[in-house]
Amino acid sequence: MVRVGAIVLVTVLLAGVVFPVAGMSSQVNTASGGGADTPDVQQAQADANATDTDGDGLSDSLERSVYDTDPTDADTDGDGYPDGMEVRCEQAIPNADPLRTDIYVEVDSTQATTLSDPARTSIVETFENAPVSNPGDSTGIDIHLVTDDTNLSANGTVHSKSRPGVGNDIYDFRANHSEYRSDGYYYVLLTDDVAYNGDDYFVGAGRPEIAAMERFDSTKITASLFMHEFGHAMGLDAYQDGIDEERYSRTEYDSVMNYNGLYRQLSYSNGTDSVGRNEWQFVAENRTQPAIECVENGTCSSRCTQTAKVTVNG
Ligand SMILES: [Ca+2]
Ligand SMILES: [Ca+2]
Ligand SMILES: [Ca+2]
Ligand SMILES: [Ca+2]
Repeated sequence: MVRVGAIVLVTVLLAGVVFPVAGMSSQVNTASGGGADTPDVQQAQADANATDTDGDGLSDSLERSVYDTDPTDADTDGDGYPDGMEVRCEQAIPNADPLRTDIYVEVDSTQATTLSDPARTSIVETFENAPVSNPGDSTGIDIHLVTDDTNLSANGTVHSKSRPGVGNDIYDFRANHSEYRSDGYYYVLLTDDVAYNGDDYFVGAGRPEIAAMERFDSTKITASLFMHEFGHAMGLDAYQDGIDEERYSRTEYDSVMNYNGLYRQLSYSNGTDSVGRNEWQFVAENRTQPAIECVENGTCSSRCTQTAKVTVNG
């Protein structure tokens, strides 16, 4: 969450600084006939090839020879999506890579516009440059920001806590407008006015798996605020040392979760500062994540999103 002090900071920054604008199942045919032992040997080989040891929807042989995934680990890259789902569920999780951490976010807006392309690019590049390792040689995280609704109707201020009435809080918006939650997507709402714990001075709020934020014209401020609130949505909580506080300098705690870093930077900490918490590693390996319900036997179930969606920079 971001408090009133942050609003003052925005004003100062805007006044003093020029920001950049704004299926293949592996069915192996077994030959019959031949010498006395040959069929058994071939059958054994065929069974081995068709075996899906880890139950992720891909046979061991496909994992070894086609996808370079681990036949004994259902989720080779540890991002919550089983290997078979990453390979086969293009509609639910487009451009997923079974060998890289993928994070999917549905972005709705009560405004006519959503995240600007420059803000989106800043966020995507920040995750791409994250100092975390994937299976194989690659580093970084692929965040997929999926724009869904715009011009949603808000009933005034959007609160971070559940409230009576419809359109009053972020949970209303997710309940009524989230298209992809069962596919394991986070939900972020852009709106005109956000309140945290009833306090209207806040400009953004993040709760587990969900966030709301006001939108600013500045690309840098918008992207930075997104990173901050989305950090909360992933489990970087305010009770942890330095988060939503101003008592550490940016050198001591080099993170957008530090109020002294908010609006000025994008990145989470890598554990080399005084606070010493590797937030990028937490994001890659231990973040709070929406349940992935649209999976069955390692691959897409009928609950998977079947409608085409627009994905940008993902
Ligand atoms: Ca498998
Ligand atoms: Ca596997
Ligand atoms: Ca995976
Ligand atoms: Ca992946």
